[in-house]
Parts: sequence; C-alpha cells; structure tokens
Amino acid sequence: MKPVILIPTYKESIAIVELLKSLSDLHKTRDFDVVILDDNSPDKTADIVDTLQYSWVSVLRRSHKSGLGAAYRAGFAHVLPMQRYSQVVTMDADGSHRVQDLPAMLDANIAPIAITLGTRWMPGGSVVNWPKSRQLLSKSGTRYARFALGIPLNDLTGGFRVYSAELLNKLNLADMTATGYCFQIEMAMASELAGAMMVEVPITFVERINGVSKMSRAIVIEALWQTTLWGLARRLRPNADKLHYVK
Ligand SMILES: Nc1nc2c(ncn2[C@@H]2O[C@H](COP(=O)(O)OP(=O)(O)OP(=O)(O)O)[C@@H](O)[C@H]2O)c(=O)[nH]1
Ligand SMILES: [Mg+2]
Repeated sequence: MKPVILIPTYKESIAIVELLKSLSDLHKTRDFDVVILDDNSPDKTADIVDTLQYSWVSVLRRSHKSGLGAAYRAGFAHVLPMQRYSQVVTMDADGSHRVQDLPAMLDANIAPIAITLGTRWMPGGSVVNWPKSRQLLSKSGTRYARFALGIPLNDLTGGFRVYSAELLNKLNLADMTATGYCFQIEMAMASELAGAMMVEVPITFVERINGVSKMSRAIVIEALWQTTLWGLARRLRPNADKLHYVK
C-alpha cells in the first residue's frame, strides 16, 4: 500500500513537466504513484506527460473540460477500486503546491479515517506573490464557509490535501456535484461528517509562474451559493446531511 497523487490538469503543459521533475526527486526516497486527470487539454498536456515515460505516472484522459470537482471524482473512482493505495493526495499542477511540503502532510495522515489539509492561513503557513485581492478572497471564502458550516478549519478552499483511502471509501462521492472551489469545501464538510481526524499542516502557497488561472467569477458565485445552501441544510436537517454524504 502506498499513496497516490491525483493532479488535475487543463492546459498545464509547461507547469506539469516542472512539477513531475520535482516529484521525481521525492520519488527517490518515497514510493508513490501519480495519476494526471486531464480534460483533453488542447495544448497536449496528456501527450507531453506520456512522453516523459515515468513508470509511476499515468494519465486519466477525459473527453472535455468539466471542472475540478468532476475531474477529482473521476480520479477517486479510478484509483479506489484498485485497492492498492493507502492515501490519496490532491495537488494542483501549476506549482502553487510545493513538493517539499508533501512529506509532512503524508506523515500527519496517520489515523485510518483522516484528512490532512495543507493550510495557508495558520502560523507557519504563507502565500508568495499573491496579490492582496486574491489573499482577501481566499481568506474571506474560508471565513464564510467556517461560519456557514461550523467547521473549525483555517483553509477550507485550499486544494492540497491528503485523504486516507478508508475515508474516501466511506463517502458517497458519486452523489457530490460541486465543480470549482466549493468541491474543496464539500469534501471538508463530508470528511467531518464521516468523523475523520482532521489535521492542518502549514504550507507555503506560491502563485503560478506558467500557464493561466482557470479561476472565474462563476466559480466564486458557485462557492458562495452552495456554501449558503449547505449551511442552511446543516441547520435544518443535520441527519439528512450526514446520510447524504456518508455510507
Ligand atoms: N482536469 C481539469 N483540471 C482543472 C480544471 N480547472 C482547473 N483545473 C486544474 O486544477 C488546478 C487548479 O486550477 P487553477 O487554474 O490553478 O486555479 P487556482 O489554483 O484555484 O487559481 P490560481 O490561484 O489563479 O492559479 C490546476 O492544476 C488546473 O490545471 C478542469 O476543468 N479540469
Ligand atoms: Mg492555481
């Protein structure tokens, strides 16, 4: 049993090469696999990954761009039935999530049912080269989700995480629908409902150097709207909420 790292990509042909190079250094001392979740990127991200011929990297090719949440759910459905992995890591392709922060996150994920969150907004955590406006958006997003959902964590929208396979196997992943950032919020909420041990590890988040952001106004609106609905549902029908997310 070893970890598997899922990396969603859409038009990340330059950044993914850099990231896999850094991961190959870590691979010399730790065993893990990587699965790239590519939505038919027109810049041939998937083909470029294949040409690198790392034996521990594979590509799950999807037909069209359908959002981060859908890509991750397809990734979970792909790796969990293999029963080969102890932990599933989620990580951006654009270099914002540093490979050097990963060992501490994996080592903190010790309980059978556990989630480790790479957290920017806690002592020891930081962001590099992010404009004040993005910092404000990220901090207020987490603050709002904390308030609406009552989850006492410091970075609910961040995407650098480690889930134990046992936790993911307890969740009704196929019933989840969130697309953008709110996929991360929904997964944190479902993990809490499943009784997961939740550990935050400080990370340094670095603004991407290559490629372009897929962040959009629609993604922010979806997160606000969904979080409000989930918050109301939690207050009005707490047990129904748990039944929806946990098997
Ligand atoms: N497969 C797939 N990957 C996606 C999709 N949207 C975003 N991604 C990937 O998800 C990761 C995060 O997306 P980014 O565009 O970096 O968004 P972000 O990190 O939230 O925002 P920035 O800070 O602006 O970079 C990157 O690896 C993207 O390539 C999508 O629709 N499909
Ligand atoms: Mg990014």
